[in-house]
Amino acid sequence: TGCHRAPPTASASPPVPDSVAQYHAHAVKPNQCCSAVVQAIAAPVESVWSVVRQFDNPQAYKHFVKSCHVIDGNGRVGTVREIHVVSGLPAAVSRERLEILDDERHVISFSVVGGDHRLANYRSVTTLHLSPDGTDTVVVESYVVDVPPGNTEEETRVFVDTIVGCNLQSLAQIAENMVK
Ligand code: A9S
Repeated sequence: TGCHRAPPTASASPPVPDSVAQYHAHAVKPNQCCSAVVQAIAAPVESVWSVVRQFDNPQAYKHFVKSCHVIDGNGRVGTVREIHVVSGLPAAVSRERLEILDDERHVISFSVVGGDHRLANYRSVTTLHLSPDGTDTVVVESYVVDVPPGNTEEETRVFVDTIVGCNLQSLAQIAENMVK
């Protein structure tokens, strides 16, 4: 098994290099769904990375995060954070474990380990690479998650793609403003 679904913008985006694609080849169990969102950002990889790598500060670009506290760990793999979500979303708290933090390859990954929301077994991987023409940072964020009881795979994908897409647009705005 594995997620071989093309990202929504695949036809318009340049191909993702194999060195990057390997991080997004999730094992997908029955009753899980997966997808990927791609965002080009007109800023250097290191600027984008400086925002994305802060596992203890997701509110730097994720607008739905009200606050974040590290509840276990020292910032390395295995560190667990607890995020509190702004009102209006179908959740208040999510506990998330850092799975990958690779400052050389620009890869970060976390998994959901608790909370009061419906995205059980959520795991995402975010990678950065330089666009082929060298002008942009390309962010690829893929995820796998259980389809919640009472929802379809498609509904789950639309919901999560929307959140991830909003996060990556916000990330683009912030990183592009750092350059100016
Ligand atoms: O935080 C992320 O990077 C991505 C997602 C999809 C987070 C989703 C979320 O935090 C809510 C926004 C609260 C929505 C979780 C874990 C569950 C939700 O229902």
